[in-house]
Amino acid sequence: MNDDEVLRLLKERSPGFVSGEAISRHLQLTRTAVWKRVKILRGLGYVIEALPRLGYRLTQSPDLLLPSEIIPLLRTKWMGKKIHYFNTIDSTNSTAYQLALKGAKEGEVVIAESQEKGRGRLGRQWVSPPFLNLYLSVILRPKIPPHQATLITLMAAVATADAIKKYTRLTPSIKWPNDLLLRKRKVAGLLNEIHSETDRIHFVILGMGINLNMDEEGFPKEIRARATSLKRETGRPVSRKAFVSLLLEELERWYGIFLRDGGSPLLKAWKARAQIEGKRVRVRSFGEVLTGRAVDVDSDGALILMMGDGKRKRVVAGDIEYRR
Ligand code: BTX
Repeated sequence: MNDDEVLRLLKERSPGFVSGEAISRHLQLTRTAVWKRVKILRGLGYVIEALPRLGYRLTQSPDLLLPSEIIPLLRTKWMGKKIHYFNTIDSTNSTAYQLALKGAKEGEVVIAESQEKGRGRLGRQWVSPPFLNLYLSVILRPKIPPHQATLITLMAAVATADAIKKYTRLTPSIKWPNDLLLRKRKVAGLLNEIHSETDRIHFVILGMGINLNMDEEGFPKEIRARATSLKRETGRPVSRKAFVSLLLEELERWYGIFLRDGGSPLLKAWKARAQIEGKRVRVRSFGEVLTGRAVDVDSDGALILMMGDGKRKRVVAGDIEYRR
């Protein structure tokens, strides 16, 4: 964290110099310790000039997701004000879960530059190479019963869709329950995990993987045709720190709407972005394969199917495929 504090001081003074003595006084570090931290920051890609009588000056920053890069851009009231940053991690969701068990507060965020065991749903993997995309988990503590937890997934999907739209002007479509697609290719996936009792949620971990700057060759061959990134769709690189701050703003906004007005405005927004009604789908759910027409998403976020025999079926979890 001290590297980040040194960086914060350099940024505050940039483009001016800040003396080594001032930094060491401020952070209660020896001058040698300050120098070591400057070397670490240079290793991360920061260009820092050092002149004998003037001290240090930051002249260029890489696109890293350090808290001191994101927090000055954040316009949220509470979401993301505390960021736990990791260069590499097994999974941001697993770490966020552990932090939440130890009492981390609502709105705390775990971000990593890469994940070694990025997780999808049902034991699947999420491809998470370094410095290209976004892997983050947000801790929420909504006062809702567990059966409404799916609404939090829908909320995250709407917020992510809106952040993508605001940043790129492209309109992603939401695929029930948790994928975001551009030109029918997956650009983002959400993995929510809850810790609850029968009638009370202790916390929700909102895990979000969003492909920002990954090139086509970056995806393993098996998923190349089904995956994409914002850079691939727009032809322009994405500033990851700008995107993450926009995403956190959208999350705070939609979560606020959900807490204040309940699920109905959220469901309306979700349906407008998913346009699932009337589509013929095949759903894999708890080992069963169901085919039918999607007629609605109910107030708990479950998918309502009209089956071939005219009966309605309610699906709470699963994977869908659109059929012609
Ligand atoms: P999912 O199970 O719906 O999707 C996983 C499937 O998507 C994989 O089996 C593969 O086919 C494909 N896939 C894997 N990686 C990518 C990728 N980078 N882009 C597009 N398609 C891919 C979706 O699960 C939920 C993913 C959540 C990931 C976040 S990252 C931060 C947080 N921490 C963590 O461990 N998981 C979440």
